[in-house]
Amino acid sequence: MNLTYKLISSHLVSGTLEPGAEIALKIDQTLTQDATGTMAYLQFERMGCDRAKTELSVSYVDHNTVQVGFENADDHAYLQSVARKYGIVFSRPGNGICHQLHLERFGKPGKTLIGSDSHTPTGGGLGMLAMGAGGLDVAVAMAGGPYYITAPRVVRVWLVGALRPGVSAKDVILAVLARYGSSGNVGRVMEYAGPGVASLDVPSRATITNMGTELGVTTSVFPSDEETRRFLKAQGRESDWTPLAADEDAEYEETFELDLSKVEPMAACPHNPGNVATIASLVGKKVNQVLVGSCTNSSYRDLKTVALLLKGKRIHPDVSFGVAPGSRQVVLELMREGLFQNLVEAGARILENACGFCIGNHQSPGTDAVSLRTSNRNFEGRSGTKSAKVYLVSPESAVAAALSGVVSDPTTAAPMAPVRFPDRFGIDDSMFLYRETAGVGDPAAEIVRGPNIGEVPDGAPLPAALDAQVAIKVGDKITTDHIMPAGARLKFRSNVPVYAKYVFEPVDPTFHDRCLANKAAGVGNVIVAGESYGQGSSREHAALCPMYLGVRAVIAKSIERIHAANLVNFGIVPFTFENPGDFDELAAGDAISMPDIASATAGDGVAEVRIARTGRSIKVRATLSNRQKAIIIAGGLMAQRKAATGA
Ligand code: MIC
Ligand code: SF4
Repeated sequence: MNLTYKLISSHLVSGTLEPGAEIALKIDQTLTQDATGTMAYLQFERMGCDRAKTELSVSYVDHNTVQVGFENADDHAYLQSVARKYGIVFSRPGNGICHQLHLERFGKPGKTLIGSDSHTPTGGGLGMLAMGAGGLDVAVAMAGGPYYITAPRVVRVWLVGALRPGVSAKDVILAVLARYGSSGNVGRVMEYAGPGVASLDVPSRATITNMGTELGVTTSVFPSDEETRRFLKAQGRESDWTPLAADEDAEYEETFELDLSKVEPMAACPHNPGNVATIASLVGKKVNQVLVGSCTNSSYRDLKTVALLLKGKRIHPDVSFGVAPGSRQVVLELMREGLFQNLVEAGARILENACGFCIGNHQSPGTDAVSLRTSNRNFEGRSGTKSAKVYLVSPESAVAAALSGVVSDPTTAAPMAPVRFPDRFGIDDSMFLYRETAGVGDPAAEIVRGPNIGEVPDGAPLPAALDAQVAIKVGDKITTDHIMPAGARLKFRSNVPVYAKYVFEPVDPTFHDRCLANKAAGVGNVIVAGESYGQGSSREHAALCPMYLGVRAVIAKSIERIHAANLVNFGIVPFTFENPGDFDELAAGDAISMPDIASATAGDGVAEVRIARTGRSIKVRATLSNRQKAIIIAGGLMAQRKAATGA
């Protein structure tokens, strides 16, 4: 068996382990972050459990930490009180980024983890089966329920050789993205193996599994070996180690061999992580902003590399250079070694240990600016500046550009031997609250609800027939950042009626009003899209808010995994065109009818769409398990639970 199937088998609750079949997995650990967490916990509260039923659940605050207005602080207080009551560990704002912290302090080889954040596969760097999920799926797992996925096809990435100085893990995942692209990988897992694995430390492996998300795969996983043990030992957690690897004769869908010694410094160019080029082809391009941080590249290994490369140097006067460390541990360790100073002396803007710039919360670049970032997404406008050109690079390439003011090759600029982490990190868990009551909770604790804490909207059962309007028609690779923008709008996450005003804001700001007018007139709303609809974030608001606006179906050429699951959870039918060419049959504003939408959804999934403008009919298909059919017919998972339990 390959490693992925070993991890799945040891957690299989139901289903047959055959690629393409729906399977249910027992979930050992969950994580949430604040932007998705508030809604996940509101849903969890509705489920009526007295405590979290997992081995470990952690609630992190790392996304909304800029706090302009009262909303974010209200959310933090709500999250803290929920954690206390229900036996969930609470990571205070300022402690760091969820994925970095979870890797350092809680991840365990062989365990399953789901998180309400698409970069949860970071834990794959430790040999976990770690997956991103919608908040409602995380709430279900906290309530003791299983997590459903499609049994994956497993690709083996066979690593040989070792990286050259100046080349690092970010370049490796960019090389994998160059080969596989950012779409067309739904239902796959990337499993890393081969003699080259031993040369990568755990934080480097985690960079690779983290950004593996941008491939659109279910997750990525590394074996757990002596290097994994060394990392856990340095974290004072050697007893959490267990060795894990694929069998010698394991089977895979295919093998991609990558010689690490041949990997070149790479960059993802605007505006997609799959748009990869070599740094060599970009050398000399003027750079306005350089930012180091995000859950991809903010570890001790990354920041120490940056600090050493900056020693005694000054940032180029035309470059704004910021550093957002991944955790307090990283900061404290660099301070202890006298290296944090290098950053400040060089002229870095020291940013909070949080997501910050990565989600467009701040540090938006200037008009038409070129921004080099060590993060994992460069979708148009995500930085907060639509005309900015964001390139995703390694920390080494970031420093080379910050010093010279232009894209520069880090292998010639200042190659450096790889940084090793210490035998023992300084450990200070004081910003994790309620560890002693984890899994038990404090039933008497009061939940704090400021005015920003809204309600979970109810869904309505799917009508037998649907009269609808094509409320919007979009093209390929529409991301959840297009559907439900983050950045300045993030603070409304716990208030659906307000947040829903911004659905499709970057594409068509009139969408909200049109949908509500249709809804009031008893007309449904349908979204028509091209390939890879719903790329990127796990944010369930990209389904929840459209549900609130009366969207009943998406018809796309293809839909990405987490988003498709979120659509089901909120009662929106995820259809694909039977014939992709029929995309051209539909136009924005078309009046359509779907006379058999409910019976088709409950049956073989093939539904008819009649188009009033042309008088033509097309066929669309929803590929759903029986479980998913029942959820959609009921109007979503919460509506289904309500019908069953009355709550
Ligand atoms: C992201 O990187 O897009 C986010 C913000 O972390 C999201 C979660 C969210 O939208 O809150 C993700 O990756 O799932
Ligand atoms: Fe935070 Fe950015 Fe990572 Fe998302 S990708 S979890 S916003 S650091």
